[in-house]
Amino acid sequence: MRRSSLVVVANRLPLDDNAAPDGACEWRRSPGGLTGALHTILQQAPATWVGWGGGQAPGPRLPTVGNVRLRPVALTADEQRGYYEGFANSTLWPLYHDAVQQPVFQREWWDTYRAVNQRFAEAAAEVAGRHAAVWVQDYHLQLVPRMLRELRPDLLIGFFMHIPFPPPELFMQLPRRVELLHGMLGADLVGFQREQAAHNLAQLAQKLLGAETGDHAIHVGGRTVRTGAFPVSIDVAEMAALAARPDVVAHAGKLRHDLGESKRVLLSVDRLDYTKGIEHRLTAYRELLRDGHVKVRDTVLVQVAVPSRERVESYRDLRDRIEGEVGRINGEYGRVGEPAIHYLNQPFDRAQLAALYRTADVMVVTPLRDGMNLVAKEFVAAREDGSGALVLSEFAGAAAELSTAFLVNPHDLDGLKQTLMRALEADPADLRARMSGMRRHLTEHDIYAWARAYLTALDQTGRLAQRLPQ
Ligand code: GDG
Repeated sequence: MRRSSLVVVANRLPLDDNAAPDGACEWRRSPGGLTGALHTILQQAPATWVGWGGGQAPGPRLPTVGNVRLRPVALTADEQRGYYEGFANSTLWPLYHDAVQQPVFQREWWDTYRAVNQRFAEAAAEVAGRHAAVWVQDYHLQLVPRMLRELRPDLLIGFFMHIPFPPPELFMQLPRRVELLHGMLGADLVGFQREQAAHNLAQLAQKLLGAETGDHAIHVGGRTVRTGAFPVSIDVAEMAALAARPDVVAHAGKLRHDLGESKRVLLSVDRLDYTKGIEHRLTAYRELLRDGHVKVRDTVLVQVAVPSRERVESYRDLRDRIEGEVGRINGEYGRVGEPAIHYLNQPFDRAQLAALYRTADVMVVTPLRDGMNLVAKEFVAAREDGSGALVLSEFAGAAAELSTAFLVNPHDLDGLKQTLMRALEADPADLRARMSGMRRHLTEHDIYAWARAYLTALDQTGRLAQRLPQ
């Protein structure tokens, strides 16, 4: 067996559920930021990706794709329930997002989470070459760094958390908080989207483990774990090129025609998730219609809500609530051939998304809490002519970087309504100035810059970062 010098371990292989049923596999991104982000990087450097391939069976042997070989990890239906739907997405996900939804604590989920993490660690240990670097991703696999270190002390181990990491007051609620902390601290470098998260980890390590902490360092068990903020980004050049492709431009023109040439178009694109603030946004929009600030004859909202985690009850409930509210708003304010909201609960391909980004006058990204939010960055990258407005929640990691967006607190309904109106009515010169600031920042801080920064910090010899394009 060939072993790799770089191994990525993530919950999912970067494949859609319906991809590769017969082993004929191609790179197809699942919706979601993580696979999108890493997809680009691994094409550049010979590596192995360890992840769940979807489905229950071990699956066919997946071929090497480009430079990346795939190492599937099998999960039974019970394991999917306990590890993925349960502990990861019903306990950790809501808790880490400010508990905007009540986290559920079920003891039996923990055992499954631990067993599945052990399986991922064993798979990584098997495919990693001597002194290889292993980069473990996200909240699903928080125990893997320590497990892997026990199996393979020779490895360089990185961990990156794509979602927020909460303040001690929230983390302390977790029944297995000490094990989770020890798990993460098995890494040599723990990376976050924002500085505050690294600070939260240090405070918790002091409080729960009696660790000594220094500047971006936690001393625990005779080792030093480094920490830091590495805000994730997108392939800016790729999105810009996609948005400029003639078929995408033509599709955007058709969308604009279908929506109404003279209409102002507001656009939101989210996984259908309670952290994304879709309900707050709909309430604000309903009130703007009610108060007569926007009218269906001159303004329309397009809400793409990509299906997500549909086996988790709270997601099904959310979908019912959102669809009820969209129906009510359209019923009350729509006219024949002129709905107030176009609601699309279906996946789109990248070219369709790029066409939507081109079509929007105002992109509305208002999560209640979000690690980063790549949609906001994609919108900016797609607007090569410098037009368009971005309304962005202060609670998205992206707000720290895209500071010339129309920043908003989505919990403040009046503030949200006012900000939407300001964006709709802004002077084009003001919009251009705001957009150019964001585009400048993104050009310098793209996905490659992110990977380079993280991998350079992980392996200070520079060996890993050299594998990325300059
Ligand atoms: C997590 C964190 C963090 C959307 N619809 C479709 C589709 N997408 C793509 C978007 C974008 C990605 O999915 C969504 O990324 P986000 O960052 O907005 O959100 P999460 O999925 O919650 O991602 C987040 C991210 O990880 C990365 O670290 O930013 O905070 O929660 O790229 O374009 N992709 C496809 N079909 C769709 O219909 N293929």
